[in-house]
Amino acid sequence: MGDVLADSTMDAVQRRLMFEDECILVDESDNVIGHDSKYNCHLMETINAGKALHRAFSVFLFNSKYELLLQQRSATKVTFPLVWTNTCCSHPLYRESELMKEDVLGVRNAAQRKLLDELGIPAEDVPVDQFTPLGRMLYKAPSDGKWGEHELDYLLFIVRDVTVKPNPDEVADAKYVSREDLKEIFRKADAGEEGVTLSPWFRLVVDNFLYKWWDHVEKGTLNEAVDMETIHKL
Ligand code: DMA
Ligand code: MN
Repeated sequence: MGDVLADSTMDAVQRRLMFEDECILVDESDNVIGHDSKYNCHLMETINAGKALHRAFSVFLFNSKYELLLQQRSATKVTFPLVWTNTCCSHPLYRESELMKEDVLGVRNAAQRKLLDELGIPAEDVPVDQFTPLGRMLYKAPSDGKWGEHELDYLLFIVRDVTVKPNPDEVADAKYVSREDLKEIFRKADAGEEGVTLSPWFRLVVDNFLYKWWDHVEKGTLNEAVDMETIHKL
């Protein structure tokens, strides 16, 4: 009964995606083992039953000043509304173009699709061969009582000057930050300042990888940081 009520108040755009998007289920070694709706994959009930682990991606887009584009998720997102996070996150879908494993092509295609959908970045501004997949991490994070994440997340970097036109269904705000700006945002979030909440997966990337990879972005040596063999369990 409670669930029916919660679903009926769900934003219409987000509800459509919850049932239309078919996520790729994987094991902890990133082998495809099946598929399920975005809805089922993000229920804590499914996560707790060990049946929700799915493939995801997180894009980190830098401009030519080496500033990182952040987004604040819209208030209508079902999971993690209004939190600040990296440029764009979503799921490669269970379809041929996004299942391609070679050269991480499926995930690259999904990233290009969602950069347009969430941030209005034209595909020609983010050619698929310009993404650098740096690594993969496995994590679990509750959102609220009903919803959460359990993902095998591909971390993709791209350095490009792009046109940005946020889609209000997805994104409440977006801004470029320097490292100093980001450190200040984390300081405010840790101090519990109102309106400054960060996504759990962004925190994991910042705590474990981001600043050293940012050095590589600035030095043009990103390829040296690539490790697509390890799956980091965080
Ligand atoms: C899911 O992102 C992926 C990660 C890495 C958290 P999301 O909730 O923004 O997915 P979508 O944009 O498809 O709703
Ligand atoms: Mn997910």
